[in-house]
Amino acid sequence: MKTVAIVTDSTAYLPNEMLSEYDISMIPLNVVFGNESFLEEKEIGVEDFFEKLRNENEFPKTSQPSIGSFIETYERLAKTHEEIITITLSSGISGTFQSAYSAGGMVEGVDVHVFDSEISCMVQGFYVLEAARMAQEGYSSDRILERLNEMKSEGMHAYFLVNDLSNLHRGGRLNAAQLVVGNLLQIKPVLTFVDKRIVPYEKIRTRKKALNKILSLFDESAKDGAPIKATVIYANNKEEALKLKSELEEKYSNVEIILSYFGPVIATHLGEGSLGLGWYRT
Ligand code: MYR
Repeated sequence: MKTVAIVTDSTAYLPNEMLSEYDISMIPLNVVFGNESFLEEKEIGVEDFFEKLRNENEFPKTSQPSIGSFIETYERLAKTHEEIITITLSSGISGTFQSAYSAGGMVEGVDVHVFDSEISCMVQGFYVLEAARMAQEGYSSDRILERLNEMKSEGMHAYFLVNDLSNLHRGGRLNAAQLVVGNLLQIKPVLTFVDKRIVPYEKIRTRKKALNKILSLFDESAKDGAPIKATVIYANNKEEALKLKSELEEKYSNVEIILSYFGPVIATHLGEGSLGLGWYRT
């Protein structure tokens, strides 16, 4: 039987304990303040990032991992595995998928399959955890990829809101030709992913109404009692996220929720105070 290794990028923000428990290799993206570049989750954690953000004049930028960092990991894994599945954040918002894919063609002795999660953060993490569990149980790469595609086609949902759309706009990650730039600060749209890109799902003026909209979308999926795995994701607003998590847990006995966070790279684009809810029916 061929053994399958699982690789992902840092934007799944899987805790170190999960990475070791499931034997997942993680390749960090970069956050760049002026001339200084940091590997997120390795050289800069989320708390230091927010502190730096407050003290620096220049706004940070982000970049995908180098092809070399994927090659290095693939070569290491090739010594013990015959196949690798790499799961990346959406190719519509980052070149990470392309780096992972190009590296796969440059390494000998191991077959590399790259899966585009078309999303990011802990929602991407759901794919990674499922793939890693199946790899540990000895499933083939074909069967694992089939399951990942099934999860995608059955519906991987993610809605999120930000306090200030200008971060997403500045980084060029908001696909919103219909939003007039001057209006950006006045609205709090519910954001989601369509065709790998971030789009405003609905234009709403207050954060409260935007959150209620997300909760009603969640209710549509959860109200029939089918088992659901969900994640509440925050950016330096843990209290708000914990409150949302416990409200959902109280209301729905069929929902298992993981609390997660927007780390340095994603928080660069979303800004402090962002909140996300992601889920899928298992
Ligand atoms: C890069 O520089 O390659 C990374 C670019 C990352 C863009 C992030 C845009 C925000 C993504 C929000 C995901 C929310 C998922 C619930």
